[in-house]
Amino acid sequence: MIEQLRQIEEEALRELEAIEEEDRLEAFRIAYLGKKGRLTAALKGMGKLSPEERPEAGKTANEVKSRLSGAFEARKREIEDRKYGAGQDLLDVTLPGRRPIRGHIHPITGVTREICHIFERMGFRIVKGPNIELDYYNFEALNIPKDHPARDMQDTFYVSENVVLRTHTSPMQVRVMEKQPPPVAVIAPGKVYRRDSDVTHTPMFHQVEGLLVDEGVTFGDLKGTLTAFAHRIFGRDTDVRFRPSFFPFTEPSAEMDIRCVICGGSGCRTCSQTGWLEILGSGMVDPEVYGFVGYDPERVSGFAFGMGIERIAMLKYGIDDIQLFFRNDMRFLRQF
Ligand code: 2U9
Repeated sequence: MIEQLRQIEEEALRELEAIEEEDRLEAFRIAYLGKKGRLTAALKGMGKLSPEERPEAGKTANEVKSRLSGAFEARKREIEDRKYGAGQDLLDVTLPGRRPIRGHIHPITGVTREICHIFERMGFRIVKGPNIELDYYNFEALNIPKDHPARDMQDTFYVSENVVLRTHTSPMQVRVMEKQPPPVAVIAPGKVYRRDSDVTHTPMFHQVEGLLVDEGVTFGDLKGTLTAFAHRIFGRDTDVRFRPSFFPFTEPSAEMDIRCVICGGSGCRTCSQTGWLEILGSGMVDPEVYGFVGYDPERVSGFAFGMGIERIAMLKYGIDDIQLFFRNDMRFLRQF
């Protein structure tokens, strides 16, 4: 038995020495070390040996197997090194590359740009400013006095007594008027913050606000400008209507609705069976506001408006959950 094992080893080593190609290596492994190979076959014959012979034969068998495996691995390495270059990791340059995960314009960014672009083409200029604002610009100069419900702790994040996270982008328009005389036509996009968090409200959301002040600006200019805007963003066939409303910084004030984009006006859950959807608030700038920025309310007039971008994006794309904008799930974001 031992003699037979030694003979197998000798033959195997000689054969291995002569192998130069990878595919012949595999044939060698099957022939000697495989389940049906010669070594395994020899080991099966152990059962026929006497108990005295068995330990020695077993030991030799294990040694032969281990030497042959070692020689096989070493030869394999030699052949591979010769083919691919020693010490090199195997690299298949013909494999397709891994696609990098690409970013995507967020729908809120996309809709903000679209809205700004529409107003830019009408002659409005984009202005941006601080998210952390003085109470004066966020409230006082907009005709929202200290005891007004809109500045309740419920609605506003206070940084300190006189500093807040802006609750709207209107402070920017005040800053612009402070700096330059009329005429003014600006659009202020950006993040705003309110102490409000439930299924339909997020503590931070996005707004676009606009302001136009000049001599002889009328409510007709407001209606014409905002109707043109609605037609550009929701389509030329979109019906609009204006409803009286109230804001501390505009008088008179109006909210603009569009015909429900879901049901076409017949009434559904989205429009609460009214057939209309509110898309923005607006009004003629309250003369009180001009007093804070040194404009003469006898000489100039103007209109202002504000809209929530999340709301516009939800109506435009038929999204029913505001939280989706803030989860950053690529499966959602990729669709826009
Ligand atoms: C100045 C004077 C007046 C901006 C305006 C609205 C009406 C309005 C809301 C829409 C949905 C805020 O995002 S929202 O919750 N905005 O309804 N905003 S008029 O009026 C101004 C702005 C600046 C100096």
